[in-house]
Parts: sequence; structure tokens; C-alpha cells
Amino acid sequence: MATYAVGDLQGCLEPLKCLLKQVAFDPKLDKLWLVGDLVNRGPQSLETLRLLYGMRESLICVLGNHDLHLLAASKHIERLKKSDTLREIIEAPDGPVLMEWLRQQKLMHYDEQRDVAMVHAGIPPQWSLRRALKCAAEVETALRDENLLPAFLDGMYGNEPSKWDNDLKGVSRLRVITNYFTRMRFCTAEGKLDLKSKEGLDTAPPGYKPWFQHKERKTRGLRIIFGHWAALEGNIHEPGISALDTGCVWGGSLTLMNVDSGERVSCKCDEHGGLAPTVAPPTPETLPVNALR
Ligand SMILES: [Mn+2]
Repeated sequence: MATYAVGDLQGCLEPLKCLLKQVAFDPKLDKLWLVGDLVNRGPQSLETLRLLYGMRESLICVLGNHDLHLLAASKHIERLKKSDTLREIIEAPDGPVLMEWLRQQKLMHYDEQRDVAMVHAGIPPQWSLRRALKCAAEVETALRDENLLPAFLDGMYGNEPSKWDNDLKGVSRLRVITNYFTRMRFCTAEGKLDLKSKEGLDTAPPGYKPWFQHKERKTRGLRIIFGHWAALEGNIHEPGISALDTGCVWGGSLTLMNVDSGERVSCKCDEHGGLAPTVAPPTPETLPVNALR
């Protein structure tokens, strides 16, 4: 019985299957945590969702920006961008069931026993664990409520307000919460977001840092698992913080981590998010028949 967390799948079905096989994942015994961005950009978003839905009892899932974008695009197809590969889900006969399942997922998971949290992008430095869970619950409520959902999805896009304020109301309040949990990379110690920079740790705009590097961060000491930031390539050296997005859809790899031991395995992806061909072992040089005797 093991608990694993896997990085951003983005429709990379074959690399996911490769990882599950590597750890001999048993859905009856084991648990799989998903850091979000289950779909989009990769080659098999629909089939990935189908596989996950089939094993939903074994999953814990937080939503990423691409998952929320799918939900919004399913209501207004014109929201699809050229680079999106989500249409196959929206048009599939089982699309509504799959998206209904997605809508029930969380923005933040907290495992009390392990004292581990999982989010797609991060938790802003000025938020305590308690505050983060409360804010995640506000968005989760809007997602699950038929009456609140359309206004949330309509108002979800945009970079403002760039900073949390307790007095924010309505969709702008939900928007900044959603941006923290699903889009954040760099911010100030007070939680002012820069949503434009997407590259590595050393590319922070002046005055900004990766969200997890602020000394003042209130969740220091809490273990946090996150995805979203492919440019980190899974390499950060921040105690307790695990970055799992290793850029499967960008020719990197898909990474799975044992939540308790921290042990990682990965499967190499090709530049389209398929499984990279394994390098064949070198064949012994053809020997003359006599030499084999
Ligand atoms: Mn993302």
C-alpha cells in the first residue's frame, strides 16, 4: 500500500501508463495524487481523463489552470485557443461525465496525518495553512454549485487583483485565490503576483521571488507538493517543497514520487508528450559462427 504523487499529466497518457507500470501501481491498494493540469497540450487528453475517471476511487486530485480552462471552454467554446487540445473532451459522448467529475475536485489537498499539502502552483507566502484551506474552499464551493459556477468561470480570467486582500468580494476575490493556487510562480513577500515570468528561478523580476523562497512564508515547515512550473525541471532545494512538473509535454519527462519516502521515478517523453522510444541495449557485434563455439 503506497501513496504516490505525479506531476502535470497534460494528456500524456503513455508516460503515465509507463510510470504506473514501473511502480506496479495497484488501484485497489495504492493511492495516486495528481498535482493538476491533467489535460491540454499533450496528445491524449480525453483518453487520460477516461483512464483517471476509471480509477477515481484511488485518486486525490487538485485542479490546475488547464483543468479550469477546460471547464470554462466547455461552457463557451470560443474560449478555446489555437494551442488548446481540449475540443475532443468537450465533444466526446462521455465528456459531460468527465468534466462533472473534474468539477468536484479540489484546489488544495491537505493530508493531516502526514502534514503534507498538495496544490497545483503554490501557496502565497502571506497565507497560513488555515487561511489557504479556507480560501481553497471558497473556490471549491463555487465550482460545485450550479448557480455560482457560471459567474466564477466567466470572471476567472485575468491577472488583477494582483494581491490578496481580506476585503475582496465576489469574482475578483475568487480570481486572485485561483491565480495563487493555479498560476503563481513569482510573487513578493506580501503576495503580489507577477504572472508574466515563466522561466527558471533566476529570472525573477526585481523585488520578486519564487513563492516558496520567501523567508517570511507562513507555511514554512509544512511539506508542499506542487506542479505547474516546468522550467524548474523538478530541481529545487527548499526544505519540504517538492516540484513535480518535469515538462512531459515539452520533451522532458513525467515524474512520480512516493509521498512518504520522497523516492522518484520518471519516464522520458518525446517532444509531443508521447513516450520517448527506449534506447535499445547495444547489440553484440555479429560474430563469425565459429567464434560462438
Ligand atoms: Mn499549470
